[in-house]
Amino acid sequence: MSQDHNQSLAPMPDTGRRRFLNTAAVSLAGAGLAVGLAACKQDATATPAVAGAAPGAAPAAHGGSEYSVAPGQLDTYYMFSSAGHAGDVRVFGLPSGREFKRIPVFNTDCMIGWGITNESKAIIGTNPDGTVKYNTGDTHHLHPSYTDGTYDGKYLFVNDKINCRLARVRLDTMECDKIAQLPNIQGFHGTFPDKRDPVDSSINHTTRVFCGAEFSVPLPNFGKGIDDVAAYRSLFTCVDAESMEVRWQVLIDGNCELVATSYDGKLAATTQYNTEMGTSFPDMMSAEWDSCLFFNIARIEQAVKDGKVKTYGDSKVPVVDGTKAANTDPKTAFTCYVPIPKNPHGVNISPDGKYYACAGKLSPSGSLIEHEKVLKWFEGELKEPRETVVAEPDLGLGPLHTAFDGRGNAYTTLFLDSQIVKWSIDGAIKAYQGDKNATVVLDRLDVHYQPGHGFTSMGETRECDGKFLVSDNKFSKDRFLPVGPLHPETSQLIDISGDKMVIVHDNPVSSEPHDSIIIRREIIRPVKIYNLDDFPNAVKEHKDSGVFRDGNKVTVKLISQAPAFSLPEFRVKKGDEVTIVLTNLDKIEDLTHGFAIQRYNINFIVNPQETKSVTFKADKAGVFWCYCTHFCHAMHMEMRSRMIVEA
Ligand code: K7E
Ligand code: CUA
Ligand code: CA
Repeated sequence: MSQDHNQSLAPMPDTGRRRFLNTAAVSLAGAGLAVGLAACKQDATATPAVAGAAPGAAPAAHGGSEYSVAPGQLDTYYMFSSAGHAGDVRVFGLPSGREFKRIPVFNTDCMIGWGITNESKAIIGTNPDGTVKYNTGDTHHLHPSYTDGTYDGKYLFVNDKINCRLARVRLDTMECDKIAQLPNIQGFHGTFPDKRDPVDSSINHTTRVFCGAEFSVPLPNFGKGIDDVAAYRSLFTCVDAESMEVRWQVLIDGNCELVATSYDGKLAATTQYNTEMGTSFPDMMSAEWDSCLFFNIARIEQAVKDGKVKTYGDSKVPVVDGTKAANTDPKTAFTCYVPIPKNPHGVNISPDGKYYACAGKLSPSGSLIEHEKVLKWFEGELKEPRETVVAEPDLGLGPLHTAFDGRGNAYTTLFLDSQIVKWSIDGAIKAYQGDKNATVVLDRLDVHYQPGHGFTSMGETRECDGKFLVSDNKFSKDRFLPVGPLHPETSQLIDISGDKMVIVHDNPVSSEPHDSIIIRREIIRPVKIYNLDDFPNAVKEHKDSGVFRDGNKVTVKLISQAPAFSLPEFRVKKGDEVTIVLTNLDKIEDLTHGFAIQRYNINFIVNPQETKSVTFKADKAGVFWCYCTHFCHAMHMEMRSRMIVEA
């Protein structure tokens, strides 16, 4: 393990930054504060630094550990994490565990200006008065787009459990570019992109994203049927991965929790802990059996095409009937309800595409369901859905999520036992068939403490490499210096390349990551700077900068170029609706500027060649300094403008 990840670590290329600082010094010495740096000839289109190792890169100098990354060295993997009720997405490096970035999605972020700029508000959605519709969210699951059964580095999809939205993050800019609102549901929890088309074999990449709804509600939910609890329902939703429009929904019995998709594109699965459709705690736990529910995607889409659908309320999204009563003949069924023990939690597909592993949660077991057998059930070749279960090993207390190593082993997190249990898929199948000599459990490892998700390097792809498992634990208690009543969580890096699992380090993570994925670094191809032409409102030249009035609407067009804004001052009148459009004309990688206005609650950044805008009412007369908030230059403190609001 250590060998090849060491070999691929390249020295950190720092020449771009160095070149910029030199150029900046020259411009300062020369033209004073004039907007300078035009002479900089840095090639903005150079290939990303991390796309493969530099030729002849020496193995990393590890400070005594093969799992640490020495200063100046790059990590081997990216880890993307959902941040739970913090509402953002986080980017880490592995094996170091260093946090690189927080990508605001459903939250408000004053550094970037997410939820403050007009562009971000348009993505989040606004009320008629221009305020953001929602400023909170709860991200549980994030999964990237696939091509050919592995990550293609294009998109990352992430759920919001609070306000029922699906967001998309572009992996080249690592920014959220679209958010879809899901109708008719509450408690949007599990989410997973498909991996290919169920019918058209030429489409071997992600075109759909599936979303599970955990909480049942009256349909439609506009104040009628509140007390008719038995009629509350949940739906399973399909969103188009490109347009981010909601394509269709399926009405189901029970609820949805986690979601998984098959490698052949034919099936999506969701675990159901509330087949009882209860609204109280005892109701939801009354049945000994709940389900893993499978969806036949091709049949559902045919029904949508054929118009065998209904709609609810003012939603136009077509809804197919996937309830048990409407799907009694397997040969035409949209859904297959496979009974599994009480209140399961996660469902994860093995990297060979053969098995779905469901974690028992309230049952100390896992249930292994064979993909081919589910397809056979849909062909009418099995008597009972339960015949698709090929193993049900005893794992320990509180199983939540399962990861794989690509060598036939599964790793299930045990919340109550505070352990990872490593088990053999083959062994579990043999034991289920009655082989008393079969070895199922291979290893147990204490983690600290109470793990939620466990996930492996490239483990949810065909390129699963079996090197690392990360256990994201819900409690850290004594593992770190105390920081008041709220502790961080522990993200533990575990080497799974040998027979025994070994914890190699602990990382504190700010609350509360749920799920994460670990991607080989060369799959991610970030851009270095933006493309000026991608912004229709860009202020491309200094002659375009200025104050433009249309009645009481004023547009201030500004350019930032280190170390100055194009207008040292601008005048508006009290009562004006002011829109500031700011283009950062600097072309140098990492040369970001900020723009904040005193006492006007405005703050955002513009990255190289990026344009952003803000709109606000000039409701206070006086002089208001605008300053660059992002350290950009030796003259950063002096980089200011003055907004003069005439009474
Ligand atoms: Cu187990 Cu929302 Cu994936 Cu949290 S869920 S742990
Ligand atoms: Cu521009 Cu700091
Ligand atoms: Ca239940």
